[in-house]
Amino acid sequence: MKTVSVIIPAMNEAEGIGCTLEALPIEQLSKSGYSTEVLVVDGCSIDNTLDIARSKGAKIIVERRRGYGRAYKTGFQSAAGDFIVTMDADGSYPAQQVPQLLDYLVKNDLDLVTTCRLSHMQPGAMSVSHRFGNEILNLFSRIFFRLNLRDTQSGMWVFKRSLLGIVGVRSDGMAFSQEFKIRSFQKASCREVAIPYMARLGTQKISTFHDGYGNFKNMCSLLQNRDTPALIPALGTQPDVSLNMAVFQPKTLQKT
Ligand SMILES: Nc1nc2c(ncn2[C@@H]2O[C@H](COP(=O)(O)OP(=O)(O)OP(=O)(O)O)[C@@H](O)[C@H]2O)c(=O)[nH]1
Ligand SMILES: [Mg+2]
Repeated sequence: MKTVSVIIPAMNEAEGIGCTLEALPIEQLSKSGYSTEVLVVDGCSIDNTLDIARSKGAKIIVERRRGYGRAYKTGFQSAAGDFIVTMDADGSYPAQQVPQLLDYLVKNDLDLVTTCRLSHMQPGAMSVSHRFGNEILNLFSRIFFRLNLRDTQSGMWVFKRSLLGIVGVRSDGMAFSQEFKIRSFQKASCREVAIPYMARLGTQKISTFHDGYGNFKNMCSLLQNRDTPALIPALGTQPDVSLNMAVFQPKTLQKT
């Protein structure tokens, strides 16, 4: 049996962590031959995120150092899975879709499947300023790194654990997500797949301006350090929208 590690960074996500964990189709994964471990990497939440996560069977890792990327680095170190799945703790990503994404990764012999939130986004899931900032970062990624992704900032990825041996990410902050994709698409076999994306529960942790600027600085430092070759041709593709969306009727996406 192969193992899947689902890693979820969480900081004060009491409103969303429960439904995020409940939506994970652990039994379906088990029937498909995967045992699943769920790791919640907690950034010292002061609400009852931890109690809820524990009550739903997740393993808790406390990471006192701040940062979205820092939380993932710590989570990756503890993950035992052959495959790793990431998502937010806020109910915004379709946890129900993990088996299909995993299947897509395996059948296409990919190292990484990253997701695109923009094709099937529910109304109110992303603010106008956030959307605008994302498009600017997508454009910069395309110009500087020829990374032809529709959504460079999505936080749901499914990948083979072996990718971690090839790709080392510097950022500890929100820029972790784009840096991980830039480096992965340059070194491994990767594809972007469209998913539904829902309005988050609880309070947003990202700051559009502050983190947007952080992402821009991260791209500049990647260019300066020259360990990510810029302007190499034909990286990435347009998101694959071929996954059977009928499986994900809106009712299965609604939060409890
Ligand atoms: N452990 C830990 N988790 C964090 C930290 N910062 C953010 N997170 C979590 O990382 C995930 C992503 O943060 P979000 O605020 O949802 O960012 P976003 O998805 O870009 O913004 P929304 O569209 O509003 O959801 C959430 O589950 C947060 O709780 C941190 O410093 N430490
Ligand atoms: Mg989120």
